[in-house]
Amino acid sequence: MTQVQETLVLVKPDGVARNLSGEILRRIEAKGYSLVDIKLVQAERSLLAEHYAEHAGKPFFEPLVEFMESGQILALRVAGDRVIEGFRALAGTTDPTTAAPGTIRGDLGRDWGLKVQQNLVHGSDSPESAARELALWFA
Ligand code: DAT
Ligand code: MG
Repeated sequence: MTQVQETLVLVKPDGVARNLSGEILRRIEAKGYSLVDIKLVQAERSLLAEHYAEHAGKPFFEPLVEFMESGQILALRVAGDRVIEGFRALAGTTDPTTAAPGTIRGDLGRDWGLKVQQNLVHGSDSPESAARELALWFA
């Protein structure tokens, strides 16, 4: 049974500023996933608040939105069979200090002692999230 999916990947402002966009794209392409659309965005606060609505009210919400507003983001529409879970596996777990070596966050990220973790990438976490987030970023 086919499970071709699309997911939203964001190279966050730390990834773009550290010139790691190419390295991150390389890993997505090397895994075998396809780029469907790609754009550099300076995101509005309203888009970011909507994107991260599930985290509204948490202590890291405001620092998270400020971080995501702090520079350009590379937004990607990525396709492939089971790409939603596959990209989450490539990205690694949320905390870059303990994310497994071999993952984007584990290899390229670290803790910078800030109120929000800067962990290089976002990936949709379910088919419902992917549909919602792709509509927001690639309207
Ligand atoms: P993920 O990006 O792995 O899906 P998430 O959706 O739970 O993680 O959180 C969104 C982002 O917020 C995450 O990439 C980094 C930051 N974050 C999450 N939990 C945090 C925490 N406890 N302290 C600091 N930053 C956090
Ligand atoms: Mg998330």
